[in-house]
Amino acid sequence: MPTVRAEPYEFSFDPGHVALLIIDMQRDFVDPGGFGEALGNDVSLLRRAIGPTGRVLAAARKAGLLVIHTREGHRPDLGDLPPAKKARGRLATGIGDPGPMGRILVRGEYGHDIIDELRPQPGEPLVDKPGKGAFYATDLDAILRSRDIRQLIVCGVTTEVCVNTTVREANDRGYDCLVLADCVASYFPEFQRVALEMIKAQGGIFGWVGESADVLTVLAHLPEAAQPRAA
Ligand code: TIU
Repeated sequence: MPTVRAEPYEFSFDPGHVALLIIDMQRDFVDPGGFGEALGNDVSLLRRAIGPTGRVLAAARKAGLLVIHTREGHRPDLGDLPPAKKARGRLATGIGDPGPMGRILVRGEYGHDIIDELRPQPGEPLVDKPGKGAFYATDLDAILRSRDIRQLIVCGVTTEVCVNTTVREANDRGYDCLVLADCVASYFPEFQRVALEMIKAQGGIFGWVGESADVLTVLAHLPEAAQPRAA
C-alpha cells in the first residue's frame, strides 16, 4: 500500500478507497475584502494554504482520486440558519447580511463560492454545509459510502474550526483522516499549532498529520494499476 510519512506514524492508504476533501476554501474566508477580513482577521495566514492545496488537488486529479469540496453557508431564505448562529458575535454585519462580496455565507453569493485557484471541476462533488462539520446535515457520508471511501486526505480552513470539527465527525464515522499541515490554516497561529497537535495526540486520537510534499511524492509514484477512477 502507498505510505505517506506522517505523525504519529505513517499513513498507508488504498488509492481506490481514499478521497481528497477540501474544506471551505471560500472567498469570504480567504480572499482580501471578504467576511473574514472584515472581521479583522489577517487573511494572509489562510492564503498560505492555497498553493500547497492546489498542488495536492492537481496531483489527486491526475492520480484519479475522488475529490470533494465543501462550502459553509445557508439558504437564501436563511431557513437553515440557527438563530443562535446568527446571533453569535453580536456582529453589526453577520451571516445573511449584505457584505463586501454579497450576502455573507449565503449560497449563490460571490463570497460564498470557492476561490478561483481551487475551483471544483465538473464531476467533483460539492457539499454545501450549514454547520462547521461537513457531515452535519449533509449527504457527505452517503457520497463517501456509495463510492466505498474509507480514508480522507484533508485540506482547507480553518484548522481549529471546520477542519477540526469535520475530522472529529469523520473519525466517529470510521474514516481515517490525514490532515496536511501546510494545506490547512487558521487566522490564529497558536490555534493552528494546537489544532494539529490535538489530531495526532494520543496515538492519533482523531487522525494523522502530514505534509503536502510527502503526499505529492507518493501520488506521483502510484502504479498505473492502482489509479482507481479515471473518469
Ligand atoms: N470554515 C470555517 O472554519 N468556518 C469558520 O467560521 N471558521 C472560523 O474560523 N471562523
